[in-house]
Amino acid sequence: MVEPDVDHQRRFQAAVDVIHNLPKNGCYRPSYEVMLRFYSLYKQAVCGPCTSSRPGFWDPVGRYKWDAWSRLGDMSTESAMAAYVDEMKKVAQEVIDTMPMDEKTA
Ligand code: ST9
Repeated sequence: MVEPDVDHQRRFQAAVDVIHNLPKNGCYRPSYEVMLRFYSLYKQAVCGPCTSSRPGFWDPVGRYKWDAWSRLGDMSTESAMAAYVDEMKKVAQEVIDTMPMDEKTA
């Protein structure tokens, strides 16, 4: 039987691979909120809690990323991995639900 933590890791890696292999532009356009959610969970899972200092005024994107990551506090690696996978399932389902019928049945 597969250990639960190994299972988490496998699912997480599979989700990461999917995201890495998505085209930059496609029928689906993730919102900034969605991207930050994936980003923050990815960082938490891979690097652990955010301990770097907050980027300055001239790096607003860096600040948004830092804020999203640090908001996760001391969430465990395992929880972050599981939340990343759940988020991907949720978004994938939303994409399926909003897909035009002719594409869905093609
Ligand atoms: C389309 C096809 O329309 C149909 C859609 C099907 C939908 C399926 C549903 C799946 C969910 C989709 C959700 C997308 C959300 C996107 C999230 C993006 C964050 N996860 O190595 P670098 C960090 S598809 C999170 O330079 P790469 C990394 O730590 C149309 N974060 O960049 C670094 O942080 P820092 C839409 C990750 O390797 C920063 O990102 N297509 C991940 O060149 C940059 O890393 C898309 O949305 C990760 N897996 O690019 C494309 N890996 O700055 C989504 C690394 O702190 N993919 N990071 O060091 C991408 O944008 C890129 O592959 C990438 C990595 C940004 C994730």
